[in-house]
Amino acid sequence: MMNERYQLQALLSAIQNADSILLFPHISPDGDTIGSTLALKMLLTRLQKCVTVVLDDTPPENLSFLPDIYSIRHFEEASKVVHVTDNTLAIAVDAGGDERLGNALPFFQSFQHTAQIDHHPTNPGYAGINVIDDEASATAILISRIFEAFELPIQREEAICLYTGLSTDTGNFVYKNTTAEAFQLMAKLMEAGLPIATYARILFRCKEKEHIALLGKALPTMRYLCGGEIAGMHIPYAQIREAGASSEHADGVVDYAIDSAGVKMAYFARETENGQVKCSLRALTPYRVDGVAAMLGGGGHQLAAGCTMEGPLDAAVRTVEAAMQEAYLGGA
Ligand SMILES: [Mn+2]
Repeated sequence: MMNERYQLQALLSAIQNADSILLFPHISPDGDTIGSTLALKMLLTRLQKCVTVVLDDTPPENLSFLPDIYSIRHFEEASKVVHVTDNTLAIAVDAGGDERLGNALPFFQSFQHTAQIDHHPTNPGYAGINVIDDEASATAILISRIFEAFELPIQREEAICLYTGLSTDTGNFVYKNTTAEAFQLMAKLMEAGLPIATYARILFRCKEKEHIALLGKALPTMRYLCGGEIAGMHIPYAQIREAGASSEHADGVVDYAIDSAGVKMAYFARETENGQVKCSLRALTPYRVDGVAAMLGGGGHQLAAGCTMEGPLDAAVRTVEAAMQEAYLGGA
């Protein structure tokens, strides 16, 4: 495959011609952008390149087990100390649009040579060299193709990083984007010595105690509408504080609503410290929540979206429920 959106050969040449390379993961970083970036950093280091990772954010605490994650520099600090030459190549990783680089975007754009590696279908192709394959389950798959192109066998630490990207973007190999190629890569990662039980447990089973406490307060609020096909939970800020929880501990709570048997659409609404209400929305095909989120000033995908509303909590919950009921009746 070779077209305007998939310029792998051009990227390989650009890598060969560069002496230093800057990698840009996206803001609100996830397992794929961080795992793919770190694996690529290891690959490029093996090719004797001087590599710096630049991010306008901090890597999430739950990925702190990743090899070399502390080498990621905050962009403000990096832009001052990084040695830039005419042969510096800047590569964005897993960023579906250039706004995903946050305040690091002007820095990225200041380079003569830019590239990107991504798998989002909506990617407009914002770099000098674009390597976009929207059929890839994760950017980690595209990084593995670069290992192959340079005939570098994947090593254990690289395998851990690529596994993190691939498994998180496929929801531990259950989302619709899970492909045969994802499992082919998994076979290679296992051959490279990936300790899958250890990392699957860290990524998908272990929960922070604050998350469990928050879940315990959210679950009793579960409410079913439309004959049990819409489910939702809500939690006031006082209870979030009581659980000692912060916003990342709310991740995954909405799953208990959408995973309730028979439910097609779900929400989880939580009040923030400043009195706003953050809603996570989920749906099962053919139902969708992107329209609901957009109507309420948010955004996202068909099956997973979100929005932030003005309080008070009970009014916001009523608004979300009304919008979801309308979408439910209009959908499917
Ligand atoms: Mn991704």
